Amino acid sequence: MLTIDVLTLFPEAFSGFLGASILGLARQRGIIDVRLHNLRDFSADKHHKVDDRPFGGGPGMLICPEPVFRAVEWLESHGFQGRRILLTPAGRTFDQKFAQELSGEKRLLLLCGHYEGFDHRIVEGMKWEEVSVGDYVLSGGEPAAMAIVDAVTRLLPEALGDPDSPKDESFSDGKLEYPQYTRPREFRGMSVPEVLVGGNHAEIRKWREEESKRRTSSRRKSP
Ligand code: 6GU
Repeated sequence: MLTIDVLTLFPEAFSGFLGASILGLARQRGIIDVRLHNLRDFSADKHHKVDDRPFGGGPGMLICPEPVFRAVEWLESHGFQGRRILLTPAGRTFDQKFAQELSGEKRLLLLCGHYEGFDHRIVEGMKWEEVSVGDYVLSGGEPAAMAIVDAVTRLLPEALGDPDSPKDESFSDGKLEYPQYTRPREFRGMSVPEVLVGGNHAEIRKWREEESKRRTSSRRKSP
């Protein structure tokens, strides 16, 4: 069982996502437990304020240190021990290898920011791994947290119906997945490549490897 604590200003944003498909099933089966915590509940301010304007000026609002420190201290006093991940576009890029690493953990904490970012003392004053899900800017860390929860959960044994399926797909060997086809064999003038219906498994494997290589070199920077 992997337990993921999520600190967010918008816990309601996760509900549809957590109930659907593989994730919904993984939760029902007790493979993961996702615990949502509203950062606002940890504000010491009487108006439950969690953000304020940046010193020195500039646009937007920053998450204040107090509610984050209080939330983490509360979690720790209730037994949390594990990796702490702060979601920020300035972080290290999340990838399949990192997902694999996280799928071996027992507990994770994901901190979602909003507004223009975090007061830097959150990063200075407690240990975080700063993680991004790609080079573009989201208005909050929630979609990034969902991407991480999804990518990690589907790697857990028994989360997918077929235990082989996470092995033979994009990125599991650093290559993009080959094109796939299902029925019908002929659709609006487009047919399934002959090799895939010929039953020669060595040929099929070779075709797929070549298609993977072709896609990877045309769509990704070479390492
Ligand atoms: Cl983790 N947060 C935000 N706000 N934007 C992002 C991101 C994270 N990763 C990519 N863009």
